Amino acid sequence: MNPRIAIIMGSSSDYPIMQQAENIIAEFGVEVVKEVVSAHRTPEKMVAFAKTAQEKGISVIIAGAGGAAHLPGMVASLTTLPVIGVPIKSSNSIDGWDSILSILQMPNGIPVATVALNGAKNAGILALRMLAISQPSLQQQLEEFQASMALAVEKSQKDLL
Ligand code: RP5
Repeated sequence: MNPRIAIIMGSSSDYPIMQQAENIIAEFGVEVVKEVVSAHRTPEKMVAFAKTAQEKGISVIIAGAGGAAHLPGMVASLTTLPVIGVPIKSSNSIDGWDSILSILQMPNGIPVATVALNGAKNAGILALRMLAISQPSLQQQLEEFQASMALAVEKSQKDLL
């Protein structure tokens, strides 16, 4: 089966953060396709990617970018697939707020589900939750994942005593 989650990023320098999305998704045994697609440096590639993602079987796009972070919003404007935006604190970001606001403050009509600064892990989990809507086995795995976090908190509490 073709991967149903795409992870794209504005630069390979975003990968150390975006890899956290890839890693958590891999823990659930789900494949991804990943690509560097820049809104500014490769705009035509971005248009082609966004316009063909659905026909290639992609269901969710995770897009990370930093600074003038236009990639998630522009991709969202070129597809009807859900887009999860990951603001990256990159070398051209002043303090991260530029990345956050560039991705978060979308105009009405073109939503981007924006996670926290460098929040690629949560982007991966959110993408899995979207797939789980129509995949009961994934839903079950997500329930086990949450239960294991609760157990870990209980254990950490006991370790305090
Ligand atoms: C953005 O510019 C990229 O998403 C990256 O976060 C940032 C810096 O890119 P590089 O100069 O490291 O390639 O478009």
